[in-house]
Amino acid sequence: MTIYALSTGSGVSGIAVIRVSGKKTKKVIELLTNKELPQPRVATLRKINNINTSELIDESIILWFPGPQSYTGEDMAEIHVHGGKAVVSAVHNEISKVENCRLAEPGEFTKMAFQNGKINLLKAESIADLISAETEMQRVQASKMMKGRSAKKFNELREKLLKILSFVEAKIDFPEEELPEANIKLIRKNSTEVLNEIKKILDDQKVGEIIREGFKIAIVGPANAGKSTLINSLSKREVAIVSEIAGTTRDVVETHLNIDGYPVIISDTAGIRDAKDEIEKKGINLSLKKAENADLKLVIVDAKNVDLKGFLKDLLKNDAILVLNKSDLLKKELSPEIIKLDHVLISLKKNLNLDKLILKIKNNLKNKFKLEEDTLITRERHRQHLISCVNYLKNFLEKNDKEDFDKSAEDLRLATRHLGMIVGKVDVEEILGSIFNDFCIGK
Ligand SMILES: Nc1nc2c(ncn2[C@@H]2O[C@H](COP(=O)(O)OP(=O)(O)O)[C@@H](O)[C@H]2O)c(=O)[nH]1
Ligand SMILES: [Mg+2]
Repeated sequence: MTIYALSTGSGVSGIAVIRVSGKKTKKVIELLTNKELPQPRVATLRKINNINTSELIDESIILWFPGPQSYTGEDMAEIHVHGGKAVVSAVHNEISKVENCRLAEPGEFTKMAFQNGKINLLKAESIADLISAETEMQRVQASKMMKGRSAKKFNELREKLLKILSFVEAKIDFPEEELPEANIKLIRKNSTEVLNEIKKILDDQKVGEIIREGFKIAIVGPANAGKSTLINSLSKREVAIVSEIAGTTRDVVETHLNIDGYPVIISDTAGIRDAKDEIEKKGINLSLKKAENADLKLVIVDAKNVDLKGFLKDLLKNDAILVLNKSDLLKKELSPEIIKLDHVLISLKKNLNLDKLILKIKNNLKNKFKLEEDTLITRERHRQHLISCVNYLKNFLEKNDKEDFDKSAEDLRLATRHLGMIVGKVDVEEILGSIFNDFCIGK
């Protein structure tokens, strides 16, 4: 099948780029332009015509990339037309007339690139991340990933396991032959080293995922403390309804912010109180869940009525900033127990000390992101495979104490496989290759 799609954003623009990939690409260009193919990789001006009537549709620049030197590895072309909706749909319509051509599915060009061995799975993911990056941090992370540091590391670890797997497989295949002492040592050494390295990689406070998905801040506290006012003030727009009627916010309201390049998802939640109303109760449960999953909680209370018992005490235990609001209404000093606690005293109404609060949030973000240099994991998918790998390696090492390879080999195979799945490599041939390289079977 040959696929085609608009590769630039939808909507009106100066120029729109339509990509075509597959066997029929050549035919598509010839039919649309009624001319010979342009030189490979040379931008060439060509008129695009209606295939049947030869009526002019638009003037375009065409780039022709014969496979395999193309993004997808197949024959490919880029057609640069003027970015009007009618132009794009007319060109799409003409391409659809060519047999075996259809509109591409989401991500299909990149999927092709992966299937044709042009890129690995991590690179495919990083391309998607780069496209959807909204902040500088996200862009930097995606481009680091694109350079292949993680892929290199995971491949290195996997090769270490493949090496010892080949010894183990050989022992199973030729049980009468003794494994050299050096090989037995290497089996233990490599598996232990890989296990420890992965454990270290996993101990990253999930920074990579947080950067990709956004740092989650939950605003929580009793009804009427000013939670909705705070989200509006931080996002500088009206995202939540502010009212003196307690219990106004029921659903969780979320908004994305860019704080110094850090992607932040901030959510306003229902005020926590002993509610009678069913819907409000549901909202309160959602609040508590949000708080639990947040990377940082802003626990906001009315300064003249601070009661930090019960749920508030729990919320403040970790990853939390205590915000005392409505300082404009405060008649007397804060009590000594409150002053002792780390807090920010603000008035959202009078816009007092909001900068202090923002600074505290920023410091918290910076502490959390300190480790960013070393992170190799950017998705839950990677984490899950690494965890599986660790578990299988642990099993392998335990069973292997008795050098009972028949029982432990499968654990080692699965550990290797999970590492391979991160990068998108699962190939039996490779294990065989490794065996033949290291063993002189025909002796
Ligand atoms: N005096 C005073 N009132 C405030 C302040 N911040 C919010 N309010 C008011 O407190 C009420 C409750 O605010 P809201 O943001 O809806 O509270 P929520 O229930 O926690 O979301 C509203 O009438 C706000 O205008 C403040 O700093 N000072
Ligand atoms: Mg509210």
